[in-house]
Amino acid sequence: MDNKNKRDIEDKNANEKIDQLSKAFNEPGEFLTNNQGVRVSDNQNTLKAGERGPSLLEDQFFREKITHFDHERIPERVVHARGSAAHGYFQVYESLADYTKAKFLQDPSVKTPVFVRFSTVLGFRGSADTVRDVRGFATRFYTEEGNFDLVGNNIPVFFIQDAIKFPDIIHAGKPQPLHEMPQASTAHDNFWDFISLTPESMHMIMWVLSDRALPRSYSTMEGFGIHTFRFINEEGKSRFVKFHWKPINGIYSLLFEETQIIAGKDPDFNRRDLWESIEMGNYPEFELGVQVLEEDELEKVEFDILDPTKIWPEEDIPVRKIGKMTLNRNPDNFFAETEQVAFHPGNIVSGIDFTNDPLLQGRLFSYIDTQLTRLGGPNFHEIPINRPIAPVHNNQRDGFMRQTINKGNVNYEPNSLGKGCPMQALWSQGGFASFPQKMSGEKVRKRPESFGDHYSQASLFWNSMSDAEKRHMIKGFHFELGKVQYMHIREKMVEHLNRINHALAIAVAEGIGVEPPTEDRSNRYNKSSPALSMDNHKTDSIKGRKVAVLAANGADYATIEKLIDLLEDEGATVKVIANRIGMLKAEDGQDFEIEQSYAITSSVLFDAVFVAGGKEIANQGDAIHFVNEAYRHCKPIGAIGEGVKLLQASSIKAIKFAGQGEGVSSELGIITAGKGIDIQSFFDQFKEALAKLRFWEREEKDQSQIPA
Ligand code: HDE
Repeated sequence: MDNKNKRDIEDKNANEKIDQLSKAFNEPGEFLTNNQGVRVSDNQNTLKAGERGPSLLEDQFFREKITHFDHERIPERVVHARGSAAHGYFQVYESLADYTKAKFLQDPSVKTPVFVRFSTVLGFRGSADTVRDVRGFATRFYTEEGNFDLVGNNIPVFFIQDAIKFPDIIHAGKPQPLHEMPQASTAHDNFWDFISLTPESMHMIMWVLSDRALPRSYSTMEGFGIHTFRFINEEGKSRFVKFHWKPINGIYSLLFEETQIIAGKDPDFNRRDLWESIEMGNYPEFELGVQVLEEDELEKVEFDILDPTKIWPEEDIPVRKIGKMTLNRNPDNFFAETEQVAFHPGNIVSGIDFTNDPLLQGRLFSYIDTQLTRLGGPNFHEIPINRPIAPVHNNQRDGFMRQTINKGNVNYEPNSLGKGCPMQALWSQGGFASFPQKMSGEKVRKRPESFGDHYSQASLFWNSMSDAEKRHMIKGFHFELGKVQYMHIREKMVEHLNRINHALAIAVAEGIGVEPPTEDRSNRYNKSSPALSMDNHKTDSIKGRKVAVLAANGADYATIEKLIDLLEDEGATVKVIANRIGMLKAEDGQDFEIEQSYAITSSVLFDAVFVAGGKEIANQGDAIHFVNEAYRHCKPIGAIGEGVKLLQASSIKAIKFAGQGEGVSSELGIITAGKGIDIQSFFDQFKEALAKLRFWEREEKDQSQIPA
């Protein structure tokens, strides 16, 4: 079916829906009731003593409605307050019985339901999606043997090594307590004061200052379990494991400047993308990967496997892809599901176990504790989104908001009156048993020496970045540290950076008014790990890409339609934009519809621009700004015929545009053609550029983008 037909069918379906709704409106279906099921006859007026008299306390409908409203808000999460979620399923590729007895990792035909919540960390619940921050990537597997929550992030390491420091790092990063500024940003004194005094944060800081902290969409970022866990097989053999989520769609980020503009143009940018992708059937997909280490192979890893500020480089210990997760259903109700979901790293199933990572150990306490305040009592596991699909039988009873109506008279164990039920399960019956790790040691408050090198993996990260990624990090530091008021904090940070990489320290110092260091104080750790650069995780697909088509009266609509068909067939979306919403007249006289105007959109919301022309377009300031901005952000730009005139009127310099009868010209991701050329060849080149997505070479030409 071609796209035109598809669109016609969509229109028809939409019209039918509207018909149904208006019918339902005229023929009453459900009556409005109060919470006791009593039908309400007037939902517009309170009960009063006379039309102009005082309201009566007796009005049970009013009191019930307002009381409920008064208590609609629950405390937002103290961290990860801003989030969006989706349902889906997970399937393992082949049985992992050798490694783990976890049942959901045995049979490739089993689809395990999942619920995934993506989030930012520091911003309040209503903050913008695209801020520079770590992203939460929390997955619940509703397995036959109970819930397994992999509560991870999109960065594989963390700021601190010990859980006791968590309240401090979070206090430092959140808005300052004096005036509650800035919102959802670490660019302030308190954060950098804390970091400058916390060398163990340096590796994480490199990630947070990289483009990894600015994901283009939730479906194009990685996820990591961070801590080392254990896999235990049926025989009780334990191996160490790190979990990874690898997006099928590749890893892509936004530019910092784009994220800042998007935060105003569309604060729900990532949330909207997730929602719309699922509605359109462009389901986000991630492969679950594991790095597995035998107990006697610890020398393969340079650092302590219990240290959450270190990765296991993928080149040393490859990531084995063990299964795929597909997110294919949006939640029915944001509050009931996304807001009330209560993840907990302690939710694991038999066949998976913890290690002594001191950050993980602290988390195992925190997550249940926080729900008591956030969800109001100990029965939050009974909220539908938190209920396992595995049956629950135990002797826990009562408490606020208890839903389960336990039957029978026995609520203790051991018992004979209930025939001993519910019974404990043996390992062979699926019972969870902790790995019997040998323990010894003095009771101390100490960090092991093996946690002591805070700079080598920070250097590893820097060494692994492409030139463009390095440039972006330096600009990130200029912003973050440039906003710090205290010179001694900026200087201290430059000292740390000088231990990571001398050139980095100089480049950062030069942008923030700090004397650049003269002596290289790094330990010259020169390894790199190609897997760390996002440039090595691109795909050829254009699935999910968003293209803006700019048009004005007199545009060549036949070409626009062809382009839409071609791109939509491969999973991209196209929006036609002009200076006003409504109808325009095409070159051939037919009317065509404009869905978005410059007033409501912006180039930062798209991955590429195609200028379809129309005579007046080269005189429209908004259109000129649109392509200038797309050019600055290194995005593909295509233009044919009169569209080329808009590029000529813009500030895109040093590019040779194709003129009439000159075929297709392509330079730095700008693809142009005169009229009457081989349209297919134009489209092929535009599509290739759209897959490539960014032409960083443009930044190299733009002197303002290069650090001095
Ligand atoms: Fe969390 N974290 N965290 N965290 N975390 C919470 O639990 C905490 C840490 C992560 O979408 C809270 O239900 C401590 C690392 C995600 O609902 C809270 C420590 C990682 C989410 C909490 C950490 C995470 C949370 C707040 C240091 C990556 C959102 C609300 C020991 C591996 C889950 C809640 C969702 C949420 C505590 C560190 C990931 C307060 C004490 C490391 C993705 O319990």
